[in-house]
Amino acid sequence: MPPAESPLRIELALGDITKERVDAIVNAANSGLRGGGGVDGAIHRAGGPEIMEECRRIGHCDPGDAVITGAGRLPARFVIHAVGPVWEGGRDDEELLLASCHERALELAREHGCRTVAFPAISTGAYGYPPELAARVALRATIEALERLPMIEKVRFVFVDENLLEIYGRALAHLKESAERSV
Ligand code: AR6
Repeated sequence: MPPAESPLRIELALGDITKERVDAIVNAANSGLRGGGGVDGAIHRAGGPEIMEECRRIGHCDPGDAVITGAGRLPARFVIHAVGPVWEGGRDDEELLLASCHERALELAREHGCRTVAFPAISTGAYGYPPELAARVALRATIEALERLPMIEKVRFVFVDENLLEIYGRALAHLKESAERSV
């Protein structure tokens, strides 16, 4: 399936984010930057031990924030480790934290001269964020951040799961319609 293009500089695609040839890929990390399962495990396995050495030196990242390291053996130049919220039923600022980890990841990308960035569906795996809600928050935060960061040319959201691709596709179409209505 070809990637879903969008005039908002956002693309959605199926695939393994560790294989993305972009300037920076974003990791769905934990606060301790200790590695783990899911996309975090895949990135450290494919990228090799250098990434974890840098994570150890950095030591910590609050939920809603992000830090940057090199990308070891990966085709990307950088890994941006973004910490999303654990879903607690929506009572614990999850929306704010999910939005802000996307914004911080894109700001870090800009500071390091990145023009292309790939995100996974942060918080939708082990952290349990309902994907329909996460899609809206992640995409809206990305669209808003890109308005302030014109040097970032393209953001790709990459999914291993076709169901997630569809959910994010619907959310993106909905956000585009609302944007078109408001101009
Ligand atoms: N490429 C793209 N997406 C992937 C890949 C991949 N190679 N592998 C998994 N996903 P998760 P979280 C998707 O659990 O919910 C870790 O242990 C997966 O289908 O990786 O933010 C960390 O260390 C899911 O939709 O991240 C943290 O402790 C999405 O990535 C914790 O999990 C995110 O799932 C973070 O949990």
